[in-house]
Amino acid sequence: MIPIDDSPIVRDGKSLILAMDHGLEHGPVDFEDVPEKLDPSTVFETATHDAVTAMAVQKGIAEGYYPSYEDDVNLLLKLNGTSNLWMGEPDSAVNCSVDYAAELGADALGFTVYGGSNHEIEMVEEFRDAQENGREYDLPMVMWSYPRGQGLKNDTKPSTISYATRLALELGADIAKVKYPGSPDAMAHAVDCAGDMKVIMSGGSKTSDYEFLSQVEAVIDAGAKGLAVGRNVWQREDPTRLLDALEKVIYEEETADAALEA
Ligand code: FBP
Repeated sequence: MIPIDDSPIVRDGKSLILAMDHGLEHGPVDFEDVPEKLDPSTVFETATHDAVTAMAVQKGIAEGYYPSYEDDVNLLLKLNGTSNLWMGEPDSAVNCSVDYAAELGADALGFTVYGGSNHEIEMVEEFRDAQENGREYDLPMVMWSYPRGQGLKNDTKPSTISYATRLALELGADIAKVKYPGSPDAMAHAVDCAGDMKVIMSGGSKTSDYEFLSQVEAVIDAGAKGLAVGRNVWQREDPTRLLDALEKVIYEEETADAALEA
């Protein structure tokens, strides 16, 4: 773990990472209700909001669109990814090198590890190469720590998520992005298992403003250091309104009620 509080992807010790790698991970289906968001520039525009500390994208999106936003948005380059077309045991192809991510202007790196998958051994070896190479550029490493695979029936149960944060700490991540383990207590335990490493929550599919903000409030109370969120922001008609509220809940530690009242 490197000290990352001075990194541009951290604001007051916390992060709000806007993720937009869904076109690869899920396919265009995530854009069906918001076809205008198929244009990545629209989501980069959203990422210029002060609450957003980085935007997470794959290499092709960074190459094509980041140059227009490099003054206003911090780039988190996701180094691996898998499409929903892949039907095998969970795995994620490394599609960008650390050297190339640095050349594209990355402020941080992202890497998925599916602990528990039959491909865990190779994924961890690939993570090692990326993590150690990233250190040469002082680039923080955010691990999408998503235990899943044929042996794991429930990938969000508390013991799985606390294993996910611990695994990320021990493998050298600087931030672990994990799914919500179902309760604030379980999140608090997952945070404890991570030692000094920051834990952030993964957004998930779109819910109501109040439901989502309440969950964010609960995980911040539980010691999480923010959020990496995609659909719950950019699938909304007015992402700015939600980001205004998230800014209050994450950085000012206001309640969801208070943030929505403003
Ligand atoms: P969401 O907030 O939309 O869930 O995005 C977070 C994220 O981790 C994305 O980076 C990624 O595309 C997606 O979720 C992967 O989720 P899953 O593997 O569970 O489908």
